Amino acid sequence: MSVNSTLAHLEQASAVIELDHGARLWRFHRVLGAPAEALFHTLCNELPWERPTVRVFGRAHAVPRLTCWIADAGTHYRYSGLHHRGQGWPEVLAPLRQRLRRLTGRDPNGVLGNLYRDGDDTMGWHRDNEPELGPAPWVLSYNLGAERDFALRRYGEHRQSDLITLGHDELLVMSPEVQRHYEHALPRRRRVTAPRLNLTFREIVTGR
Ligand SMILES: O=C(O)CCC(=O)C(=O)O
Ligand SMILES: [Mn+2]
Repeated sequence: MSVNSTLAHLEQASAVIELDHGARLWRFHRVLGAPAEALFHTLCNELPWERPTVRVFGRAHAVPRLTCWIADAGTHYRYSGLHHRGQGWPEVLAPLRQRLRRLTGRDPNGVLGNLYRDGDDTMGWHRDNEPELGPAPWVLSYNLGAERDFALRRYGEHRQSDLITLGHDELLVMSPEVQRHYEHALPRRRRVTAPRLNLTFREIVTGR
């Protein structure tokens, strides 16, 4: 997949955010339109959500949200010390995948689902730079349900540098430089009482 073809597709974005070091994010509003509402409820009810336990500094913690991993059969992916094997895609995700391919020109073969039950569910600072994603990972992050703040900071610094409020039926595309030079997080927001579902589509390149 050529970077130029991706960049040409991304010119259709509703907005582009330029950060330091060539890191860029593109926002697409109203990705699916009316069908997004039904998709939100179907995915909440039908995806195989779980609440895995991870080890942080030697101590076991249940992650503060629900997650699921979906990918092409035969793929392998490791994050937070957990090993995930792809088992194929449920039919319900086919129209969204097709739409994201058309909008971005990318062809992701795996997706990490996150279900934030309310504003107490969070994700800590991290980068999406697992070795399976290769040296230049593109991440397509699609959102349904409640609006939530998505925070960024330069890698190696403590202070948050940017905040983007992501809404229902919105896609955020992150260039590889975002993973190289920035970390991102989904901070706690006590005032948010409704659930939000996020799907981060990725390209596993090992064994492709
Ligand atoms: O929920 C979000 O917007 C972020 C999710 C995320 O960063 C991830 O799945 O790696
Ligand atoms: Mn991430």
